[in-house]
Amino acid sequence: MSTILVTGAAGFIGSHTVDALLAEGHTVVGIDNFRTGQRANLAAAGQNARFILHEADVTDALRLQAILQAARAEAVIHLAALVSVPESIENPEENFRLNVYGTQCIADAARRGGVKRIVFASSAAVYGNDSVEPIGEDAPCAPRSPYGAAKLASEILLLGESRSYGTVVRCQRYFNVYGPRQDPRSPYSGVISLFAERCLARQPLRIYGDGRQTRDFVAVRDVARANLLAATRPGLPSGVANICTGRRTSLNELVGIVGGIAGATPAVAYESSRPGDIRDSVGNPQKARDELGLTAETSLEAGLSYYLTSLGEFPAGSNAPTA
Ligand code: UD2
Repeated sequence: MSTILVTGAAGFIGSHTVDALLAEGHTVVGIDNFRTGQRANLAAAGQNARFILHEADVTDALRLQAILQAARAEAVIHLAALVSVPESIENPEENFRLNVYGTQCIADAARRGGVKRIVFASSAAVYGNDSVEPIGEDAPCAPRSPYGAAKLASEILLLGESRSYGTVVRCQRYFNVYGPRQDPRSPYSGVISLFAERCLARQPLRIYGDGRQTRDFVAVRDVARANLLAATRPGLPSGVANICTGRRTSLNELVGIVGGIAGATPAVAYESSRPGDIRDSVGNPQKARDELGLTAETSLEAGLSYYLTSLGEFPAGSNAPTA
């Protein structure tokens, strides 16, 4: 069993990743600055003697180095980030500080701490708008937002580190991740968490644009598994891989699926599309299948049903497909 350090441990994807690592018997050292992470997400992990949590910012280079030196971790899973495309447009400096400088700090501290492998939370936002679908990893990268540009810059920094020092670097290009613990309280939240919350409150769902934009929605439990495999699978080469399902869903279709599970027909308000928004984003999952042995097997219906019933207010069952 390994010791693995997870940044952004209290976040949506981070906390599921921590839970998956602990369940497999690993020791986990978590870091979070609680800018958006929630202590409640780590309620279960906090009961586990193999989990240690540090409140720290990834841009605090000296503190990070001290934590990495003490941890003697085999791998780092770097998830701490500003996670929103629109927020990166409103606050590009903070996007740069957290999503580029933070990555450099992690690379430096990991090298000094003798870490052999870094798993990085990259994004489908690196591709931009012009790729042929399903998007493969060799598609041109042309990000349309500071967020996508920062994720691509971080990939380049880390893969350069790999070439210089031999660290294995796995850049995981997540598509649209959803599931329990995704925080719906910010206007920057993921569309599924916002739809779920508004549907619960019997408020109209907002669609930016015509609703025909498509996304590849991947369940957070499959993403946590992808992180675990990337950090622990023996013999992995450095590189990038999509973390996605290969299935395409338009927002208009999503409204119907959410409504079906909730037993409601939500009203929809159409508004103008958001700057930086990508039109279609569906990935090819083959490389992660080949290299990680990963199949993102949770169907959208099953994953949404699980998520919505976890929110506790939908009548579990009536219209809900079973997982
Ligand atoms: C997601 C990720 C981002 C990045 C990117 C990769 C989130 C929050 N963001 O950005 O981190 O990985 O994927 O491509 O997961 N929308 C509505 N109504 C709403 C909210 C959103 O119509 O109430 C639209 C939005 O304009 C977009 C789509 O839904 O067309 C998805 O939006 P999102 O914010 O969930 O995620 P995205 O694809 O911008």
